[in-house]
Amino acid sequence: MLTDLQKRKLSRYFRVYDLDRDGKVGSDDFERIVENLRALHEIDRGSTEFAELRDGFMSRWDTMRWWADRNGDGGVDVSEWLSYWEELLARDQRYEDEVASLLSRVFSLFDANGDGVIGPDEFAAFYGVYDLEAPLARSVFQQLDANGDGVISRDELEQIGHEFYRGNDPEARGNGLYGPY
Ligand SMILES: [Ca+2]
Ligand SMILES: [Ca+2]
Ligand SMILES: [Ca+2]
Repeated sequence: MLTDLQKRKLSRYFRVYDLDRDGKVGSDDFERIVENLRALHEIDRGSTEFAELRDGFMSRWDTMRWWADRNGDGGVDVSEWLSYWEELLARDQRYEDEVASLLSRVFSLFDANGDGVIGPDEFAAFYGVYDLEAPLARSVFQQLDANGDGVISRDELEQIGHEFYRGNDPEARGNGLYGPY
């Protein structure tokens, strides 16, 4: 069972992913994330890079739909989303694979200058891809940067990710990864 805290965090995550605010996570939301990423990195729509980016996200959506869209209406509503995560959190290997691959993708997509850490501007770019505003990104970044050195390392992000997805400590900084919940 998901705890109340986990439900609140994962419901926030749902609202972040439902970019077009139609109450379901669906292919349109994934398309919008791809488009925002394309614009951020100024990728040509006709390029191989774009095709690979889009394929990666759309296959992720296909997998999510396969696991999560219980009523087969082509979208994942909040209750389907919570069931999906509940199931994922209960399976150690699948959880590790899923969250590890998410976090490593975040790193490779947003460590724009390739210095191996996420800075505040890179974090704001990450938020921008979900149509979240820069001021929120700045305040969340400060909260997440546990050792206060102004950057988030791969290890820090990994810890933040586990606190966000699986953790149940109301005091954990990582709870706020996607903003207020
Ligand atoms: Ca949607
Ligand atoms: Ca559904
Ligand atoms: Ca960087």
